Amino acid sequence: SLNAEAVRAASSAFRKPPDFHPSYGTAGFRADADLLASTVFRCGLLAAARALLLGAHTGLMITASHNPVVDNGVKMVDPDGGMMPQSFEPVAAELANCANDDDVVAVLRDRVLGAALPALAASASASPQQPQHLTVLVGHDTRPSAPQLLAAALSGVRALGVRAVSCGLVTTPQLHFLVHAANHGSSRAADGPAAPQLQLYYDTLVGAFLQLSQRPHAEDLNGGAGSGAYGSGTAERKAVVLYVDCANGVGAQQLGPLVPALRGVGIELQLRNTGAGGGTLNLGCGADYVQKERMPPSEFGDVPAGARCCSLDGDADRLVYFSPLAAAAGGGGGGVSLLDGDKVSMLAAAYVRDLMGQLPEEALRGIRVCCVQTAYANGASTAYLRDVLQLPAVCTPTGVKFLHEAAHDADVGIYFESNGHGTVLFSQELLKRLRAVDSNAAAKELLLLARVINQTVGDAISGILLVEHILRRKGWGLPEWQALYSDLPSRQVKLKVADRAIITTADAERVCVTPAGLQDAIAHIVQEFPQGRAFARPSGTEDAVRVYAEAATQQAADELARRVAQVVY
Ligand code: NG1
Ligand code: ZN
Repeated sequence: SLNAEAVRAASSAFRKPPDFHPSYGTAGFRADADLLASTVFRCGLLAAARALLLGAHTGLMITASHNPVVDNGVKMVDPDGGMMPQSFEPVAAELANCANDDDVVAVLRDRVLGAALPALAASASASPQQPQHLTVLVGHDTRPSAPQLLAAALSGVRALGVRAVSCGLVTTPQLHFLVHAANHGSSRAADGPAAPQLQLYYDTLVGAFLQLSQRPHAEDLNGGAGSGAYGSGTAERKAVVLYVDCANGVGAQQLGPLVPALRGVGIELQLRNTGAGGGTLNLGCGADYVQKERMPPSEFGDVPAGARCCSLDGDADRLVYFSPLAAAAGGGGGGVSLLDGDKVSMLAAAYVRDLMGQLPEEALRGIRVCCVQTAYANGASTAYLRDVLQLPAVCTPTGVKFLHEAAHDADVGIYFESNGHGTVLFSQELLKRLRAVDSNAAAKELLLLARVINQTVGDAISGILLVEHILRRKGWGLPEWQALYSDLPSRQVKLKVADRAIITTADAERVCVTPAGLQDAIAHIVQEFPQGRAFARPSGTEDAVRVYAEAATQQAADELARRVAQVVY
């Protein structure tokens, strides 16, 4: 079974820095790239072990998303294309923290593989997924540390005798998609993925989008009044220009195939911060910058005020839209009108709700639509959801793994973090019902939407297609979308504290449990602010505590954040 000698020998090339104590945070392991070789090697071991345990292909993504270019990180991908179950995170952390090669072997043998491996080996000969056919797919973003960490990952996978395939430069959602496809694509099931099948990704998403573009409005087809705006085909539509901030990350290259496809249906993508201009990953650009700084990114100096723009993060799993505001007299920066993840979520929710309303009753019986948010969701979006859309809402802790899980409980689970990370999940039961009534135009549209929208994780490329489709259907520009509801002014601050672990929270991070007295102090301050809301939580990706505040005016939100930060500090 476990070839301890091979693991020990391979492991000896990737020593853990003695003072480095990695933890599996909101988004896997993340740190200064120079520290990470041992962690990534061990994640290679773990991904291979999980492939052996589950008898299916798994994946590893090497990225630190929106974090600075000197950082890197690694995330585990399970056979269904989802994230590794949270129950496995402590074992991952234990393995990553082993002080020496013997401990690595011991943890792998006793804590990861346990008694399962002999059992698996015994049944393997009859199984179509024999160990020698199992693969771990490894992807990475554009960081300069990627080649070195990729080598560590491949070495870890191979030390367990599992095949490692590098998918090269891919977005995080593409890697999730590829792992899912490797396990579910009928043609490759027997031999494992011989080569990364990115073409399938584009065929699925873009193919469905193009079909949607060619279809008349569902309401028109179903005999409703409709706007008629799209019933007359695509020919005479005025082209839409969308300026895309690629964060100098992997999205630039991966959006390439979309440019000609979208041009054909009247959407002109103008890619900026592609890396070609010498810009640095996530520096002064990207979804995180635009969402938190509320400023247009670099390379947008010539983009006119009011233009339709969007911004990806470094690994293209986040998306926010925005529009540059006219510069103030005197030449000061004009800021942006931001359409964040909450706005994307509400746009998707409103649209899905419309379509569901056009389905025959037998398709809807017992079907549940739900929106999942975190404490960071703007209070105005939560109110819109409750009062206007009248859809059920769930609040989970920060981190897509929590939102994704909650969204899975519904038949249509719409989840987005405010920072633009999210997707819409359709249950198998709903898809089955939709197929049964697919002469209904809304059902057909929902079925196509389920293909446009990446079903494994949030995906900026898929998100652009979703948003552009809905805006086109509604005949909206960004102002009409923005007008769904007005965001409450908010402020986020990041505090460097001696030990962020002393703050623990409850109720989806909206309440501080420790240190004693902190929650009372926060509540006391909040009540002084009309429409005030605030909370503090330790970051899962950075050594910091985050404070969020919202209130009736920007000045009040700033003041509330400052006052809460004071009591946290
Ligand atoms: P932390 O550092 O735990 O707040 C950040 C984001 C999350 C999520 C993760 C993973 C905020 C406030 N937090 O987590 O939403 O995206 O990174 O990338 O934006
Ligand atoms: Zn990301």
